[in-house]
Amino acid sequence: MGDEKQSLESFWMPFTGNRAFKKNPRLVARSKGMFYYTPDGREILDMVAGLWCCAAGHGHPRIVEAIQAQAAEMYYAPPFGWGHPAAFEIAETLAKLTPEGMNHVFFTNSGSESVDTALKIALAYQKERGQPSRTRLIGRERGYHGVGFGGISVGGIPYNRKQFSNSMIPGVDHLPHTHLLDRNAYSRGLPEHGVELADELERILILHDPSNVAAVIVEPIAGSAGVLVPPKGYLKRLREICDKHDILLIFDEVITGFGRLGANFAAQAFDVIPDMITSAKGLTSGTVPMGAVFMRDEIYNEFMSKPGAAIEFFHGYTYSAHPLAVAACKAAQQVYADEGLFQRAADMAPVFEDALHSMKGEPNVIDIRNYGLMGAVEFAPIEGQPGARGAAHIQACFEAGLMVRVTGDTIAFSPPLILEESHIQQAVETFRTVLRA
Ligand code: PXG
Repeated sequence: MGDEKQSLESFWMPFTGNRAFKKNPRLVARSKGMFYYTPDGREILDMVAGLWCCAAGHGHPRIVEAIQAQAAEMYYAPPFGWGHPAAFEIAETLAKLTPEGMNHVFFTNSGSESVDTALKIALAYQKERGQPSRTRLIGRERGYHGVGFGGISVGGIPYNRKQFSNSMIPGVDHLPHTHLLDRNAYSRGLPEHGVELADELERILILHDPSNVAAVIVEPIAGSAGVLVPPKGYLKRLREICDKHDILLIFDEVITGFGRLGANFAAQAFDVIPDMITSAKGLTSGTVPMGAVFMRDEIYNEFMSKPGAAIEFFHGYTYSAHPLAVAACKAAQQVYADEGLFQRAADMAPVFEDALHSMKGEPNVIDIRNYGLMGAVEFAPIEGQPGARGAAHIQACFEAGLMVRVTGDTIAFSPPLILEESHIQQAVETFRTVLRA
C-alpha cells in the first residue's frame, strides 16, 4: 500500500463492528509458520490459528504446492452427476480417521453448511427409515453451529438469533449450557461438576416424547462461546440417553476435529462415538474453504437400500468436493500425518495448560480453562459494559504483536498445532504484559 489511505468502506465485514474496525483497522498482509505480518511488516504471533483453522500453520510449502499444481491441472469439476478421482480418494482417507463404522462423507464448503447438511441428513434419515414423526432437533445454550437457518436455530448464542427470532426452523429445543463458573473455575481439562446437566435431555424428551425427536447436536467442546469444556461423564451420558431413545447424536467438530484435542476427533479423545460428525476448518488447515459431514454406515446405507437409481438425497453444493479444496485437504492431511501434528498437539497440551494457568491472579481474571490445544482466560466484565474489557485486551494484544480471539470478556487461544514451547512462552509473556498495563 502506498501513502494514500485505502478506503475500507465497500467491504461489509462479517461478525465485525465495521465502524469501530474502519476507524482503527487491524490488517494482516502475509503469514508464515506461526506468524502473521501487518502491511508494514510488523510480526504478530498467531495463537488462534487464524480463526481456529490453520492447524499446520501458515504458508506450508507442501500445501501451497498442492494447491498450485491442482489449479493448473483442473480447477473445477462438476460434483452433481460427475466426479473426479481425487474426491473419492480423499473421502476414503478421511473415513480412516473417523471412529469405526463411519465410512461415508458428504462434502460442503464451510462449517455452517456442514451443520445444515447434517441436520437435513438427520431429518431425511428418520423419514427414510419409517420414523417420520422424528422431526424435532435439540441443540444447547451457548452452542455455535454456524450461521445457516438450521445452525442458528439449534445454536444458542443469543446475539446470533436475536435479529431472526421469527424465522428459526420450528421444533427446536435447547439443553442448558455447561459453564458452571462458581463450581468449576480454574479446571484443568474436564471439569469435575455438571454431569447431571446431561439429564436435562431426558426432561426435554419427556416433554415432547422421544418418538418426535430426530437428533441432538452439540459441540464436544463449545468453541465460540469461549472454550466450554464438558464436565466429566457429560458426553457419555448424552450418548446413553440418545441410544436409549433411538435418537441421533451429532458432534459439531468444526473446531475440535483434526488434532486440536490431540486425537483425530473429540469423539476419540473423549471415547464417545456420535452418529455424525460435522467438520471444516482444520480439514484443509484453513487453506481452501471446505467442510465435511461424516456419518455412520447405517445412515448412508438407509438411503442406498431403496430400489431404483434415483437421486437419494436432494442436497449438495456447486463446490462440494471442489478440486482445489480436495487437493488442499489431501496435502494438509499428509502434512498432519508426516509431521505427527495430532500427537504434537497432545504433547504440547500440558505445557500450554501450565502456561495458561499461570495467568491465575492477573488483573480481573476469573477463570482459566483448557483441553488439548484449546484454552481460554475469562475476565470479570467492566460494570455495565459487558465485552468492553475483552475488546480492549484484543486491541492491546494486537498492538503488542499477539493474535488471540475474543468472545465477550473471554480471550480464547487455539494455536496452530506446529507451535513450540518458545511460542507459548512468548504468547504468555505478551499477554501478561497486556493485562498488567
Ligand atoms: N460449527 C462450529 C462448532 C464452529 O466453530 C461453525 C460451525 C461454522 O463454520 P463456518 O465455516 O461456516 O464459519 C463454526 C465456526 C469465533 C468463531 O469467534 C468461530 C467460528 C467461526 C468464526 C468465528 O470463535 N466457528
